[in-house]
Amino acid sequence: MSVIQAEPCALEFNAATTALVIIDMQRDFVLPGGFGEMLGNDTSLLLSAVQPTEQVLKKAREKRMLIIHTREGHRADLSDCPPAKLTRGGKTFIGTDGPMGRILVRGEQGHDIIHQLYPIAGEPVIDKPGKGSFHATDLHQILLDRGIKTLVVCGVTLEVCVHTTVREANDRGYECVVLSDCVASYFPEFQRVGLEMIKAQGGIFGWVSNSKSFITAIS
Ligand code: C5J
Repeated sequence: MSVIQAEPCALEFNAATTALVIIDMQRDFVLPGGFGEMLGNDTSLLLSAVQPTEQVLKKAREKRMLIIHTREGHRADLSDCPPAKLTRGGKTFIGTDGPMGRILVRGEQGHDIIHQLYPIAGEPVIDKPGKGSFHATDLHQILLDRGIKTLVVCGVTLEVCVHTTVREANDRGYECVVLSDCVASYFPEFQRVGLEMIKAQGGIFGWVSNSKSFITAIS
């Protein structure tokens, strides 16, 4: 067993029953020219999470932990994109052409994961049409089959896909540890409050730690 220093309290975990979940580190969110920027966001704010997540990924690979990557996106015909999502805010960016191909469409350059965190053989990639990683995917089955109890969570954006996934996971009985320097938001205020919300009330959705504490715990 390992112990990770976290808030609101330290958490005991077993690397064999823990998965590293890296959420939506896709070009469409992290790089200029993608969905995130088209919505008016400054994508550079997300880059801070890349280097610490690389360190965590390296260590998790060394320790042969289960590593899961997720990607938000849709079928080319957009048949799995609800009209309410497609036209959200009166804008129709999803499926339109951008500098990295059609926005948030599977198989397009922008939909794929940034090279620094690219999955290797044996690491499941979950393609999800929604914000949560459990909705309309086989993630829960994959975790159950491997006897996973604890999730170490990285990715973007904190208040959208990371939060939705952590809430879904919490309701399915997983212990979730979010690494504060491995998640990012386009809004600094949401980053601060988003982390507070997870660990408030004795850890209402989970625990908050950081890359250094994870690496120390697992080393
Ligand atoms: C968003 C995500 N922000 N991956 N998606 O639309 O958080």
